[in-house]
Amino acid sequence: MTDLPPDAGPRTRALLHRVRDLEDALARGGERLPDEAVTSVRRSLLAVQERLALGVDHTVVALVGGTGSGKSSLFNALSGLKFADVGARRPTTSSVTACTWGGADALLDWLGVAADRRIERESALDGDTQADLRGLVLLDLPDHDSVAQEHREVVDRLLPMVDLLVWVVDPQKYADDALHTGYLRHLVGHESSMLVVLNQVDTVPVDAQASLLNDVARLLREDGLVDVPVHAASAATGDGVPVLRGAIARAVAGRGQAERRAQAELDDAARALVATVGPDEPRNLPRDATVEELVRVVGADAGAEAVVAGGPPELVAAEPERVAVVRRSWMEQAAGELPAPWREAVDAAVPSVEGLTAEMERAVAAVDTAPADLSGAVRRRRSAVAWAVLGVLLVAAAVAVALLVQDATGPALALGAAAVVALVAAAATAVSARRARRRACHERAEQFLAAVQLVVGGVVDEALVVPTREVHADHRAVRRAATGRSAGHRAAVVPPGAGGEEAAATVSS
Ligand SMILES: Nc1nc2c(ncn2[C@@H]2O[C@H](COP(=O)(O)OP(=O)(O)OP(=O)(O)O)[C@@H](O)[C@H]2O)c(=O)[nH]1
Ligand SMILES: [Mg+2]
Repeated sequence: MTDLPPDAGPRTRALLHRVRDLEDALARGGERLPDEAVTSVRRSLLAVQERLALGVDHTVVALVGGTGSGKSSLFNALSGLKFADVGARRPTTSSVTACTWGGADALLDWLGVAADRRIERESALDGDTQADLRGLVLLDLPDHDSVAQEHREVVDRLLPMVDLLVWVVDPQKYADDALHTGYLRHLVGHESSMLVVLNQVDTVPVDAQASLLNDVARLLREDGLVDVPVHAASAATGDGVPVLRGAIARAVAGRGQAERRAQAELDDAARALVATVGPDEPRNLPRDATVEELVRVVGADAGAEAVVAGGPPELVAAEPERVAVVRRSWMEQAAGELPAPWREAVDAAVPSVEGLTAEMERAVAAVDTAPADLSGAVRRRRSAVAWAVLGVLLVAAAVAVALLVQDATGPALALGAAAVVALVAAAATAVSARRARRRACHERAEQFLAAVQLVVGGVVDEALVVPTREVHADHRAVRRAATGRSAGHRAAVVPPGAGGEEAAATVSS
């Protein structure tokens, strides 16, 4: 993991976040990412990390050109400081001089600027007058056409590290072959990161200035350079310096070379990863439907019907062929749309048909298969029978009394009525006893079915939902990092029923 450079600004931080997301994606993707993709992403990340260690919040602008063209004078004019040595003795500048708008020590170390050749421009006294150059590192380079060979070496070493090259030429030497053949012709294709300043225009009559500028532009075209801006300036009078300053400010406002390169590199890495993931994860996991299927596989529905009919609840052993069908259907819905390595990952994460069958066996073995407890209903039924017998006895007694006392119609009628009441009561009690018995059977059946659903639901959650979700979460992390939609580090696994964005794939029937 890359550490933030001490003076990292928002651009560096943003790139580092992308680096971390992509690193995280590699870790989350693991074996499921093809080797070539991993290698290419790692290579990109390494390159970007090296550059980011210096930060990309600065724009390095270098003044380059032949000796005496006025680089140091323009450096002072642009910075408003008299820091660079300007001299009559040629060459004057022998070591790189830097002015920074905001701190950039790590970068200056990397560029090899000596500590005593650095100056910081922006201070509290400036207010916002220097805000447009914030992030600028302005370099005054030694001449490239020097008698001193080491000057040329310094220039050659620094050119590839610079975001904007400002070629400073003067009216006498602008056609110098060492400049055109030695440097400018090699910069074809880099036109957007360079400009040319014809300095010392104060030494040229005003009416000759335009044709001189045209001649500079012609030579650049002959070098093969297209559309390189050419500015006229005078470090001595200040003419053209604000325009030059504006051009530099635009380079600062635009993204620097290093940032563009890092971005392009990370885009390449992201592209390599996008190819390894699907457009999305399955939104709904068929959890409830799978539980229902497996409940049927162990015959719990038939068992419940048997209980309703008064029999004992029974379960059958899960047949592996039927479990296989359920598992296949799960795989289709939970992984069907994913690329092959991710599909295989889901397949490997959930138990095999045998494993799932064994787990089902183990789970349903715990279900209580005791028959319905009908003791209450039976007791009531017995008492109903007793009542019925008593009723019949009463009727018999009434008939007997009526026969003995022929004329006593009154008591006979009374007894008859009592017998009828007793019979009705016995019948009602018998009916209610039968209802109570049926209700007890229904309740037991429901209780039994619920118990089976509960244990089968546990198997489905543990064996199918959780492992599938883990793979989905990894896939999502890789996909988001690849598409730049990552929101930092998230929980690795979300248990069933947990909320939040990570649990976007819902479990449903
Ligand atoms: N008239 C005039 N003279 C200038 C201008 N710019 C620089 N000079 C003079 O040109 C000479 C060289 O200027 P420097 O700024 O030292 O040139 P340089 O490109 O840094 O030279 P090296 O450090 O030797 O590579 C000095 O005497 C400056 O005063 C300008 O715009 N007009
Ligand atoms: Mg100089």
